[in-house]
Amino acid sequence: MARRLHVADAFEAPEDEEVELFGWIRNKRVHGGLVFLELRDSTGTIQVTVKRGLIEEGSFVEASEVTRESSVIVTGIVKKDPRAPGGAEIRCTSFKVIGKSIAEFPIKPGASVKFLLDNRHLHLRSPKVTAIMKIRALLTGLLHEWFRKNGFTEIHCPTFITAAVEGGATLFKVDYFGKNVYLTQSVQFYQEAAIFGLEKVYTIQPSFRAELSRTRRHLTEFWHVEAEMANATLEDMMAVVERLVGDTVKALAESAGPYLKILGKNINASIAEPPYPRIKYAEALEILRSKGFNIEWGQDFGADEERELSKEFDKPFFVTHYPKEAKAFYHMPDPSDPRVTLSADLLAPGGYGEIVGGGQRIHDYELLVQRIREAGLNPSDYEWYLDLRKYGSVPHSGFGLGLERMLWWLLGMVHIRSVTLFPRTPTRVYP
Ligand code: NSS
Repeated sequence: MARRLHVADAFEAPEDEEVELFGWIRNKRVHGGLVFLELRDSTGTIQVTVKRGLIEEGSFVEASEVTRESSVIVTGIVKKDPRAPGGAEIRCTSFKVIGKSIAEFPIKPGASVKFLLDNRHLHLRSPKVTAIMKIRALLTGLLHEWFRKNGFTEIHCPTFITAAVEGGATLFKVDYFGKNVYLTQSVQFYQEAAIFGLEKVYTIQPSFRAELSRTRRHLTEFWHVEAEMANATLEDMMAVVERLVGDTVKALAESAGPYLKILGKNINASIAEPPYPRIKYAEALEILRSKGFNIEWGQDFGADEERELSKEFDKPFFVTHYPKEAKAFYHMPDPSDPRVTLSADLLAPGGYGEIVGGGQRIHDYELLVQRIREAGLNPSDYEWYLDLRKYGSVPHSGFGLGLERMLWWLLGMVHIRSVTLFPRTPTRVYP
């Protein structure tokens, strides 16, 4: 009996072996008594030739009439052939349609970006989107592996929240049995609670931002890789981020080869090899001013500023010590210069900009109350969060990394939405 193989394994199978493949018809060309099919599965695409006379006539007719994207089972002989894409093809001995495509497949070469996004549920089958999703899954696995190997416990946090973590302007409001609650922007505060039992925790789950900014790097729903550590300083946090990014990029470069090839891309692990340069906000401000940006001290950097700044670097780099005004209330003021905070963002080089944001948290009760008030917020909305500073408080630090931002940079995509299965942006919640 023929071995049931995946396409990638069929390329490796010995010449003349009879194999059985399951997949979808990506393309068909008919030349008289010879039909060329492109058969696609989750591992790749292989050419299948169906020749009249070498196969039962009924099967030949079925193959010559098969519609694009029909699902089929093909049995055939493996033939190495340098003329075939990938260097091998299947000479069909039996052909069976499982599910016929009953309408013309709408995705065709030259389709517009909008059309492809409107038909994302169908476009997902393309080898390129499949390759991106494989790389995304590899990276997610590597991040989990890294945290586990380094003593972090995975925790799962709520998505419904009652008060802002990263400022009220980007909260999505949800009706919760007549009460207003919000979708989480970050699990940071829950992680801060969890470190008092678990010390080092991490979470990979979606965050939501009602961000109307239509940039190439913003999603309204993104996957957030967050970690928090008890008894850790800003320096400790940067050391963790540097190792996490450096190690996972290296491992990804080693394992994603076949998928990168489909995309015509390459990841050179040296682009993320630690150590990463560190500059203070004040220095970054000087660089930007020298490039003609007119920014006041205290202003946060937007997409334009980060793009220009990150063109100055060929490796990820930290921008540290942002002014209080530019950061959320929970950031620890620098004891040696209280105008700035013990914060750090990691920016990807080459125009990509921020992929990680984090820093040291305020662990003092009075100081946190004061900063909540200064931010125009109500301490009573943060009662449980303040409680954490009442019982055995400890200096602690953490960070959040945007999974899509990291992939967007590593794959050199134009738009961040390309690395998501079904992107969520201000103008897109369907399909
Ligand atoms: O707002 S952050 O800079 N920081 C936080 O949310 C902290 N509370 C995280 C923490 O310390 N636990 O967001 C962190 C990262 C940021 O660097 C981006 O990589 C990503 O989250 N991020 C986004 N990715 C895609 N789309 C949007 N809108 C977005 N916002 C943040």
